[in-house]
Amino acid sequence: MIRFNQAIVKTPCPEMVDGLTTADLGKPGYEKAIRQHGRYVQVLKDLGLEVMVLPPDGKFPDSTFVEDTALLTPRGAVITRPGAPSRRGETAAIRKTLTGYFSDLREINAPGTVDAGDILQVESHYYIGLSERTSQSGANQMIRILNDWGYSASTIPLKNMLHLKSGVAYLGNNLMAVAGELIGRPEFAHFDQIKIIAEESYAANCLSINGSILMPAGFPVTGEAFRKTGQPVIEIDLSEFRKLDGGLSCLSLRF
Ligand code: CIR
Repeated sequence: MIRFNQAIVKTPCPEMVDGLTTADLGKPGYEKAIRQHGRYVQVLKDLGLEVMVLPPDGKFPDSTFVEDTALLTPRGAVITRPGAPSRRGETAAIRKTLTGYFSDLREINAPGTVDAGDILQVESHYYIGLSERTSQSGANQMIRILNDWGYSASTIPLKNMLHLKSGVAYLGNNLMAVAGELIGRPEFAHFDQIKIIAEESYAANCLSINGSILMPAGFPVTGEAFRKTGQPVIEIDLSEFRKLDGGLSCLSLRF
């Protein structure tokens, strides 16, 4: 079982409506986003996590997507250097918060860039997507740090996806959910796989937490496949975050 005790989230700011996006789904509604975020936090609490809720920061429209700003491991944390220039300053607040939790706190340095949405942990191995946000130099720095801590890591070049975890999630027990360009990739051939149909690819960004699968609401085929794993499935409406290319995992840092 994939276990977590704590999570860090950040309340969306009203400026989120001007966040980065490639999705053609219109502008998010702020009040609705706040309600959806509140439910997300409640679900984490119901699963037994202690949730630290950071205040909104209007200087950074995308700052509710905290996952991109740090990689948390049992042996230490790495502050990233986000690939989008408008997001780079988001790390300051996260660094301050993580100092209280991690004694070994490292960082990615220029010119390297890493969005931690590109990093998928599977037990003691870390897959790092090379994307428009995560550069080879950033990935190399991350791999050195992870190796230092005794973890293995490897890169996966992406063609179209924003982040690696836009298209893959590890559900424990050698089981992966995969979508889009990640279906059929040799790097994941040794895993059992739930292949997400194209119409529901947004649901590939899901999380297994303390024995339950959290997934976005509105993807019935995927929901059915997840229920067959025997894990309880919890659906959360994240429509307003989807309008900003944000998935379920992006909204929290878990450890
Ligand atoms: C961005 O483009 O950076 C945000 N609008 C969405 C980030 C989503 N984060 C993630 O997939 N880890």
